[in-house]
Amino acid sequence: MGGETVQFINGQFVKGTSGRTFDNLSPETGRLVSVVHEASRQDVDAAVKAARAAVDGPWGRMPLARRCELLHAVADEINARFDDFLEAEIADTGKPRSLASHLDIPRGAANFKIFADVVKNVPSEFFQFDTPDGAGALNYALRVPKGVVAVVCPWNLPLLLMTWKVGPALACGNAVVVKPSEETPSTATLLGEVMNKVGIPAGVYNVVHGFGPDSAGEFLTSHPGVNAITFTGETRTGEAIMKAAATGIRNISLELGGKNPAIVFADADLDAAIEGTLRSAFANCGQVCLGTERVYVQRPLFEAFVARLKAGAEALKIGPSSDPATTLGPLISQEHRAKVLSYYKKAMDEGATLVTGGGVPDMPGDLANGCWVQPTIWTGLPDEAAVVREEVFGPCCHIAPFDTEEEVVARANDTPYGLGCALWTRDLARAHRVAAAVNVGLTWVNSWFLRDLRTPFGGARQSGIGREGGVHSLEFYTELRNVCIKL
Ligand code: NAD
Ligand code: 6OD
Repeated sequence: MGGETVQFINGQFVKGTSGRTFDNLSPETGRLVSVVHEASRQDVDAAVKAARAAVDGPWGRMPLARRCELLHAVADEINARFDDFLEAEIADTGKPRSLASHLDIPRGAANFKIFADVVKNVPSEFFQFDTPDGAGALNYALRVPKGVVAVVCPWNLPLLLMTWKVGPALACGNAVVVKPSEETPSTATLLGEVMNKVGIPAGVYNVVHGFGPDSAGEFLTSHPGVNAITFTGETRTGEAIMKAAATGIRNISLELGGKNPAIVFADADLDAAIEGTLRSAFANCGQVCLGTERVYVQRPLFEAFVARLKAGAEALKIGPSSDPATTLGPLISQEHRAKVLSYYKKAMDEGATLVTGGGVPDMPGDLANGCWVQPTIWTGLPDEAAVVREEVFGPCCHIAPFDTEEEVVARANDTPYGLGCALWTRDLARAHRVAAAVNVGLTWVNSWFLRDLRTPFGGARQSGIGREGGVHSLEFYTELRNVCIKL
């Protein structure tokens, strides 16, 4: 560790021209992971121009079947270098090895295969119609790439969320310029080596490093050569990016924050609801956009649920990624930890009953410098309390009792967000009814984060704009062009 992380522009690894660097620190120990070279405006411009040349040149002219073969090769090469990607992702995030090896890296590879297959198999539309002269006309729709796509990513599932956008963008024939999070620059950079190895033409995949305002994020999203912007991150950042996209009327896809409810009815399978809520509240140290931070439990089950979730949270093993027994890693940074701890304090100031956690665990040796927090559960707060309304993005949840279905649907919907929801019930009719009534983009019934990559993914209200996944990604990454032929 302690190496350098550089830009990947037009098939070359380059430091860039800003002369500025920043430190990528381990969330586990605070030690230096790498020195990252920050891209200048000129570097971003070079990346956008390289991407444009690739779309107008070898990538744009490449037959679809060959493009798809290459994307399968990208996935195979990620898998061949699984351990390199795993180490890089763990170094940047500190997440448990079991999580990164089961979720982040395999999904990072799968995102290339699934969209190559979708693009090959989705037909476009055709209409025949009559004309007054009786000869008729035919219409068919062509899908063409949007061009240069800017991909701006967060730090919580770095490779997974980046390839979730890069996979379909490339499958559709676009070229991309990726701006990974400043917290997690490594796997996006490593992917450049994979692109070169399998023969993806130079300029198709570019990576620039830096921050948001007055840095690579803003330089990229405001660049007039960018035809579409796909962003995952905080709602407030989404607003800034939407404004940048307005200049030049560029398309946007926004996957933003959430304050996701779980609703546990009294007829639920309690074991399954506990297992699912332990994952949805605490997996990835609570840093999952779909994570549960509000749990509503029907009154007859309330006491038992709270006691069981407390026991489950206390059984989580906080520790370093190197320990196979670890189930809870650190938060991403000291800055994010300060934010999460400020919510822990706010909950108590607002009168919460602390069920478990609420502080910082004692960690030995070097780990004492890491970004650790305890998994935390509260009860007893009103629906207006800050930790019940605002996204914390940490390993915590508030549990509240409810009485009726109508009441809980209203409380679940009482938020500006609308990303995900988990329902726990054995009553199928109720599951269908409540799933239709909850105003979110994604509802899971008796499960959580069970992903079929062909399905629409995205949020309602302030949780986002647009859907990605399966054919829905084609809607964003291609332009539909109608051709009308008079016979
Ligand atoms: P963030 O918005 O702070 O940063 C995301 C990216 O945007 C980073 O690369 C950052 O450098 C860049 N950026 C920041 N300001 C910018 C600007 N003005 N112009 C251009 N780029 C800019 O988000 P984060 O802290 O990295 O991620 C956590 C957030 O992401 C949470 O709110 C979480 O809910 C959300 N998220 C949503 C989804 C989803 O699918 N809906 C998935 C994962 C994370
Ligand atoms: O599974 C996915 O495709 C996806 N986009 C997950 C997002 C998780 C948010 O943290």
